[in-house]
Amino acid sequence: MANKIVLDQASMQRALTRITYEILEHNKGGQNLILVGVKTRGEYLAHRIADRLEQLEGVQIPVMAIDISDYRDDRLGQHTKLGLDEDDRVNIIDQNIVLVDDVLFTGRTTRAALDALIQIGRPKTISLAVLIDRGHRELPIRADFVGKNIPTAQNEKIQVHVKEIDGTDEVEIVH
Ligand code: 3GP
Ligand code: 5GP
Ligand code: MG
Repeated sequence: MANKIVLDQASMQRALTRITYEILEHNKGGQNLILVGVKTRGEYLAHRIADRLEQLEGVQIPVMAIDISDYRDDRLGQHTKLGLDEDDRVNIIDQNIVLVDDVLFTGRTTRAALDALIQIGRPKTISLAVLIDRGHRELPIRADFVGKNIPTAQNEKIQVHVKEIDGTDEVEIVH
């Protein structure tokens, strides 16, 4: 089992900066924008993007976190809690939402996140930002903003490390 670094700290941070510029361009400077990070690591990445938006445009964008574990299509009918934290929930109606996740794989997590979001209101738009797209989609879902496309074999794993939890910013592929 060899690990190969596919994004080092500098490249990961550059990728997040580029995604931030693309979000700004796509959302006309960040009007009515809300970032929704998919727990766990997507939440930290969403905060990173929000920090950059503030540095670049001087705007404070709300960040929410979503836990989609109860919304997966392999666990249907078992919603025991709403996916969004009560405390940081803001009104999403008519807002432009950017979902943020670390890795996009089959697309089922994204589908679940869309379900959880739409259950609490009707945003104007929802787009998707991911640090890594590793392929193998099982649903018609694609990301609007991608840090890096890393074609993987089914049995390979991508390890995303973020400073806040793992002490480093780095992405590895585990063979
Ligand atoms: P994250 O919650 O920080 O994103 O999906 C739950 C966790 O398991 C994820 O952490 C992710 O890092 C890790 N993980 C690693 N490989 C896989 C995989 O192939 N599928 C899923 N669903 N999770 C994986
Ligand atoms: P999907 O639902 O698209 O299959 O997978 C997306 C979710 O599963 C993401 O939230 C991501 O954390 C996790 N995931 C899937 N594959 C991987 C992987 O190879 N590495 C990591 N780190 N997470 C993965
Ligand atoms: Mg994730």
